[in-house]
Amino acid sequence: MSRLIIVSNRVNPPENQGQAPAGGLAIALTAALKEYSGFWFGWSGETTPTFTGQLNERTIDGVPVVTVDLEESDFQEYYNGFANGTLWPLFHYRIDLTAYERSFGQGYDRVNRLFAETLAPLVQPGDLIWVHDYHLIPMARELRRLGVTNPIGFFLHIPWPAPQLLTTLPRHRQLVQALFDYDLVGFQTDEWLSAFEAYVTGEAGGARRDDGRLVAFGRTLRAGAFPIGLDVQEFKALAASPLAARSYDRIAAHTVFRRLILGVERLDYSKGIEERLLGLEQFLQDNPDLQREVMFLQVAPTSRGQVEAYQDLRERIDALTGRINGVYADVDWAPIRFVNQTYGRDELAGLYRAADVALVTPLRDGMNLVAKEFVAAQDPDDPGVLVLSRFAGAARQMREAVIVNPYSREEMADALKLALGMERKERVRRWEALMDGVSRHDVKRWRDDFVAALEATQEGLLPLSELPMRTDGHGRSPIDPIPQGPRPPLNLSGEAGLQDHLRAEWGARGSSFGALAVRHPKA
Ligand code: GDG
Repeated sequence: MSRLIIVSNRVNPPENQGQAPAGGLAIALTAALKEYSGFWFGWSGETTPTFTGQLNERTIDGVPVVTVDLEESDFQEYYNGFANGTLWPLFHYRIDLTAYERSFGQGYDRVNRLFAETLAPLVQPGDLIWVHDYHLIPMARELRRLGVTNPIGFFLHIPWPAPQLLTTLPRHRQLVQALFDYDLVGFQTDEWLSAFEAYVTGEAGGARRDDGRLVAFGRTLRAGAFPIGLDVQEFKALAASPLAARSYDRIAAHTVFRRLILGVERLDYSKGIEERLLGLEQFLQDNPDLQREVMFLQVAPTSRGQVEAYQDLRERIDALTGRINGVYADVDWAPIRFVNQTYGRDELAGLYRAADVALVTPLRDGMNLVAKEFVAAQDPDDPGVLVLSRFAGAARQMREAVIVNPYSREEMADALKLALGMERKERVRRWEALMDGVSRHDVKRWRDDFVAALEATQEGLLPLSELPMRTDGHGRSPIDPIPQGPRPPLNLSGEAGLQDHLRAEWGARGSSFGALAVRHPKA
């Protein structure tokens, strides 16, 4: 069997994450490495005065890990610069925040070259190489220059932008051309795949062949949609852990007689936290009788704090939270609790379980795992309601969520009201359908589909339909067909009776001292 080499900016096997327990992605990739006996390669997270190329080799939880340190200036231009100052905002449709400095692109190319030069001597014939995310788009080009002919796949965790946006990047053509040095390029959804194909056919003068391959720049490429998922068993176990029970109790004690609305994400402008606060403000304004019956908890650990746009965001969110709390808070209650801390995944699972409503409302998101984690953590008999942005990749699979446009504060307020007033039977119906999808499209399936498709690129010119991937019937995407039926309507009937719904459901959802004792996550 081939070895698998995973390449990502940060190397993250389970036992290398300090306080925070491993995520499902790390666990799934680690499991793949054990199966394939490969290794994980990337940046160590450390900087040195000059680049040495010195390999740090370790084995973590049975997985060989090889990392390399970066020079401080390289780190600035590559990581804070081109990756997170240029590509991240541009790929999330924020050209207003995109830095177009030429030096950033040069640093990005340089680091990709250094990574490739360090990795190439470790590659053996027959190895499969799987590169992850926007930090490393030119890796295959650099490896090919060094004579590596192995199958190389790339998976983009974030959206691919529409051509009209991508072309604002001076080096857009070079960037896309670099992807044609891969054998397989994977996107989270068919939407990002279509945007990529639109660039290839519209801007690069390429074509899509009948067998599904893309042809451009004198090369061919397979591209597909591989929606990422959770390690569902792992997440269910987390939700039933003692630490989850403790965080559940802590928050339940603070939401007695109230409904808990929850937001969880890295503090990032793509996640729509400001717009969510405005939606909440609208809800409080529209529903004076419900004001004191809700509490919104936003967990948002700092992320990329060295990038200016992230510092500005923090200031704006603090000001907005202060303004809303200033208007609505009372001596014993404030509508918003903003927590700028990182919690363990088990603690997060307890918070998810305790929440009546999760507001997962990014302005643009490749997939969004928080939406799936929230669903996996629920009590099947009494689940909370997922309010999900239509602009998250996850919305293409999770049709039974309350789908919302995060740019509209009125729509956000209406969705919140609908979610808070939803009867248990309807909550259970929606949750069952969501949980079924989350379980079927799990992280193992994502990984196995990608690796199988990468291996299959070496099997001659098989038509896509004969590859070991599921298609949408048009031979273009390995995901299950997205349900085309109408999504459940926003049923706002019974608005007047919302208060009654809330009261009727209190017993069930535990907003009373008596119910607290039984609101532990079930084992
Ligand atoms: C990128 C794409 C895509 C959050 N707060 C804490 C914490 N988290 C964890 C969540 C979740 C993860 O972070 C966030 O994953 P998302 O998928 O929601 O978003 P990104 O970080 O932007 O991830 C995204 C993903 O890649 C995978 O392909 O879905 O679209 O942008 O797992 O639980 N974890 C801990 N403490 C926290 O306070 N431990």
